[in-house]
Amino acid sequence: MKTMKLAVLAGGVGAARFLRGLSGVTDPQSLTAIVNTADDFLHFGLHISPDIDTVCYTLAGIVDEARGWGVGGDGTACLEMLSRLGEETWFQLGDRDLALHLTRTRRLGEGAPLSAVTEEIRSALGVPVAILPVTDDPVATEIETPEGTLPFQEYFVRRACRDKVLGVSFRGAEQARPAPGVREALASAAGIVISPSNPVVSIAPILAVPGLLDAIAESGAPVVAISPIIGGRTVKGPAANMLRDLGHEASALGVARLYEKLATTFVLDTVDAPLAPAIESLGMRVLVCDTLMADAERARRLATAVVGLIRP
Ligand code: FO1
Repeated sequence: MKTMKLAVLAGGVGAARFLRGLSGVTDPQSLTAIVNTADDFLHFGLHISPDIDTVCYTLAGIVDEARGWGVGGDGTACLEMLSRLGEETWFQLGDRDLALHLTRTRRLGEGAPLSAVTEEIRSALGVPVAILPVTDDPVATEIETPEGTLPFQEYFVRRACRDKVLGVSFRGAEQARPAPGVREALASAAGIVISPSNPVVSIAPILAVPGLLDAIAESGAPVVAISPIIGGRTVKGPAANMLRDLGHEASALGVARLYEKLATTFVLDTVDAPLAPAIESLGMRVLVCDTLMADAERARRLATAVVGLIRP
């Protein structure tokens, strides 16, 4: 086991699987996940933090492996009753998952910041990796579409990402401050990893929190970005379509261009090897390897390759 502090910028499913791989090949206590909170929303009065929960459930070993989010084997009794009551059930909240949202909402209502509540949940679920929301302040992704501006989960879940994306903004980001521990985790990291998450709606809102980009630059640590696009497609979610809609190339090269000023090394899949020279010419070191985390062993192999890039 290597004990080398790593800070990982994380969105949802791809980040969670990568972190699980990483915690299998390095000391989990040396890892800090800095997680996107701009997908958070209020639903039935409950504060839902999908990316934090996906990371937490995955590292706790209780995630629904097929969906990548929610609790495996969770019940649907509450949803069924909501449906009978004529309530909306487009956002699938399992019974056990609901317990977490009840707890988080109660603690936030008592005045606890999201970072403190996340720490309580992490500890209760026995997750050995530090999980930090990027900010305790409210930030909300809004998607501009031909139908108007949609809150993120309306676009993503309710409307199944079918709208053309004209623009993306992060309401509240300008006023947000990094949560306690975020700057420290970046300053003390031997390496910073940008997970294979959607660059537009998972990583961009993390970087939009004032102070984050400076903290990364000041850390002097190598910054390794992993492409979430393989062969022009996303493993999960709408990243490829979003990139295209917003005028970017839906490829590892398109993602590399977005991280050009930030990343020192870019990791792309073997199927995208022909793009390596173009990415190198952006001024980044390039690693070509298998990035598809189809199972735990392949996630561990990707994590080992990334750790190998950071170790001096
Ligand atoms: N994603 C879906 O596609 N449909 C759902 O009904 C859904 C419910 C859900 C409940 C709790 C949770 O933590 C996540 C959930 N997700 C669902 C995933 C989530 O909305 C997205 O994957 C992220 O916001 C994008 O990273």
